[in-house]
Parts: sequence; C-alpha cells; structure tokens
Amino acid sequence: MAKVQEQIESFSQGLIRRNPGEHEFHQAVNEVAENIIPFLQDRPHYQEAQILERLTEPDRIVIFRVSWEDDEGNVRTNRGYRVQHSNCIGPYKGGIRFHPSVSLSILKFLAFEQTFKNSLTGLPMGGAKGGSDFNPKGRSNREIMRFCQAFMAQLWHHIGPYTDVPAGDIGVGEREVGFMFGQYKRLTNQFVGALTGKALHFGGSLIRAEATGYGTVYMLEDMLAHRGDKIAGKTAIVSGSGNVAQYAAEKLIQLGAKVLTLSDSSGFIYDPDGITQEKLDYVKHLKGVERGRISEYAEKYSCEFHADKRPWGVEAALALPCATQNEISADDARLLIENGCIGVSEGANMPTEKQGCDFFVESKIAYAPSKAANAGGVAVSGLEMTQNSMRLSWTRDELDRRLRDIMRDIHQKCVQYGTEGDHVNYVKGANIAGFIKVADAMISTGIL
Ligand code: NDP
Ligand code: 2IT
Repeated sequence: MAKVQEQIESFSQGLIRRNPGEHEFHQAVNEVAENIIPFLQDRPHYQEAQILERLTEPDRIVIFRVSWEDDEGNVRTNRGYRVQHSNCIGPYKGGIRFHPSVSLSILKFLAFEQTFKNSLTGLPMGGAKGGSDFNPKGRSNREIMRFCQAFMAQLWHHIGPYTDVPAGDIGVGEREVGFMFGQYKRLTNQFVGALTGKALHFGGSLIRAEATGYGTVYMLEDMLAHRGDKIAGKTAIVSGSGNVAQYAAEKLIQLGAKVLTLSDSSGFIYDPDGITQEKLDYVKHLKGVERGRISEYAEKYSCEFHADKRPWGVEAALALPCATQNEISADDARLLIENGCIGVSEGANMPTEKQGCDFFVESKIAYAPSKAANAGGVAVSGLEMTQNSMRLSWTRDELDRRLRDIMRDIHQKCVQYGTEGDHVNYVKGANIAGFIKVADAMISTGIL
C-alpha cells in the first residue's frame, strides 16, 4: 500500500513539473491516477505500455489568434484553442467553451475528462475540448456571428467528420454552433457532420439539447434504484440556469422531485414552492432568448434571490451542480451531507473540489462524478454523428430510449468496477471502466 501511495505521489509530482500552474488539469488527472495506479499494480501490460503517462500528454494542442470587429468598428483580439487529447477509440470529440475564464489548464482538464467520458458511452469517440476567452455576455447577435466565423476561420483546418467533431459547452449553444457550422461549410464547400449540437433544420438531432440534463437525472435515478430508493417526492437543488441546468430541472420535475433552486454567475434563486414546468419555461426564455439574469425569476415569482452565493446551504435530499468547475468546495460538500443530502449527480464538469469528492465517496451517498453523470450529452452527439452519416433522423422516442439505455449501461459499468462491499464507489468505477477501453485500444494500435 505504501508503495502504491509513493507511486501516486511521484506521478503527481512529475505531472506538476511538466505542467506548471495548471491546477485544474492537475486536479482532474490526480483524481484518475488515484484509482488507476492501484488498478495497474497487477496489470503489468498496461504499466509496460506506459498508458497513464501517455494519456496525460494530449495528442496535440492548437492555439490561434481570433481577430474580429465589434459593432462599433473596433478591432478585438481573443485567443482560440483546441486540445485534441486522444483519438484512440474514435475521432476527437468534445465541446467548445466561450468564457473569459478559459485557459489552457481548463481546456486540458476538460479534454482529459472527455476521453474517459466518451469511452464510457460505448460509442466510438475520442476526447477533445476547445474554446476561447471571448466573453459573449452583452454581445449582439451579429458580434457573436462575426466572432464564431473568425474562430472557425482558424479551427476548420484541424476538424472534420473523421478527424475532430466539436459541439457546444458554456457560452456555446445552438446559435453559436450554427454560425460555426455555416463558416465551416463555406470554407470547405462540404455539408458534413463536422459539428454536433446543430439545429434540427440542418442536421441536428432531437433530444441533443435535453440530453446532458436528462442523462444526469437518469444516472441519479439508477443510483437511487440500486439502493431501493427513488426520485419522486424528494427535494432537489440545482445550480446553473443554462442548457444543462434547465433540462436537469425539467427531468427532475417530470419524475416528481421538488426543485428549489437555480443559479447563474450573479447568485441563486430559492423557490420554496418548487419550480414548476411553467416557471421553467420562463427560465428557458429568459436565458435562451432574452439572455437575462436569474434574479429576474425572483422578481417575477416573488421569491428569494441570494446575490453572489451558491445554493449548497439550502436543505435538500438531492444536489445537481450544473454550472461550472469547482463550484462545490470541501466545506459545501460537508454542509450538503450535514443537511441530509443523499444523492449528488454532476451535470457540470468537475464541479466538486477534490476534497469534496473524497468526502462524498467516504460518506457513501449516491455520488456520480461528471464523467459518468453528464455523458448523455456527448452520447447524443455521437448519435447525431451516426444520423448525419446515414443521412436520416431518428424520432424523439427512439433517441430518448437510446439515451436511457446508454445511461443505464454507464451505471452498470460503474457498479461492475466500483463496487466495494455493499457500496458503489462511482468515481472508481467510472475511472476504471473508462480507462480499460482506451488502454486496450492504445495497446492494439501500437506505441504512438
Ligand atoms: P451554459 O452556458 O448554457 O450555462 C452555464 C450556466 O452556468 C449559466 O447559468 C452560467 O451563468 C453559469 N456559470 C458559468 N460559469 C460560471 C461561473 N464561473 N460561476 C458561476 N456560474 C457560472 O452552459 P452549459 O449548461 O452547457 O454547461 C454547464 C456545465 O455543464 C459546464 O460545466 C459544461 O462543461 C457542462 N457540460 C455541458 C454539456 C453540454 O452538452 N452543454 C455536456 C456535458 C457537460 P451566467 O449566465 O451568469 O454566465
Ligand atoms: O462536456 C461535454 O461532454 C460537452 N460539452 C459535450 C460535448 C459534445 O461533443 O457533445
């Protein structure tokens, strides 16, 4: 045991030395290494092939300038990135994030996680992530279009339906994907599935918008069922109010939970009567069309708005972080458990600080880490790629059934590799199950 701890420590030191200052990347890799290094002990073929070492060095990173013109005629310059992490089991695949906080560390952590997540879906997709420090807040539709075109004017060289297939993430939804797809089509003169998350009228898939949020709740449903419990009748707190949060809340409501909170970067609303479908439809319009603030919900429905706060102090049985990384601190995690939380399903990527994750695992609550819980989004992206290749589209019911089956299968893989006595450690299960497929493909395809 001491030897394994030493190996983990020395691996972590090497990682920090090679990637100085990239805290989010260190955090994501360390969480995986803590499960994988013990797993490798009696599997010398993986050790000899240096799988973990190779997987912590992305295949390639592209960084480029994005210059564009704002509505006043000023020239603006941002930085664009694409981290192509691994194409071992399929073309690179992963979202694009537009947010001022975007950095190499954040995109490297996201791309690393994506490789494991995509492996868990069972579909042939490698891992990647991209984005820009561009801040879309307050920008006009035309400015968004010009930025997306300028971004794609660089990115198109590096992507394609058999190479790398980007999609949405924070700050990138159907509108931005549409502008990027249009520019890709103009530059290549090809109408192909080089992006997913497209609108329905030009090759998008039904259920893609819903997929991440619904999938996160399906995972929670399966974890609770595994313990003989259910969602109906429970209270839930959700953070965020964007794509993932909206559809996580919607599925929770459909399954009979009472959703108490939503948030954005300015604070959270607390609605003790519960957010109904009607109120949620207002949020979809507020955030998706008007691009307003969640505080407007509190004004409209006369409930509390807590400025600059996160919702983790609100008492509830279920918690679904759906905004951003490291939004649940170790103290927040402790508070959640003290307040009686028994289920956490992560819609956002790496929303819980490392100590908080450890605390959830030790507390033996039903805790699904992001790479398992939010894999439904990229899974339906994979189904969009299939439909584009076949030049047909499946029905909503067909896609929801496939999404449900994929989430059930991910839950089952976590149970298979994460069961410890009478408890399932979903972090360990997801890391090991995700790792095996990628590692076996790396061995089969040689030292690259
Ligand atoms: P959106 O841009 O639609 O919504 C993001 C939400 O999170 C907004 O409410 C936003 O508030 C809030 N938020 C963003 N950054 C911060 C921050 N630094 N502090 C506080 N609040 C913040 O993004 P998505 O819903 O698509 O993404 C949410 C999370 O889910 C991300 O972690 C993403 O990586 C993950 N994810 C997304 C998938 C997808 O298919 N879209 C798939 C899998 C995971 P505000 O409006 O004030 O900016
Ligand atoms: O983090 C994620 O899985 C996403 N943002 C979705 C990626 C995709 O390719 O659909």
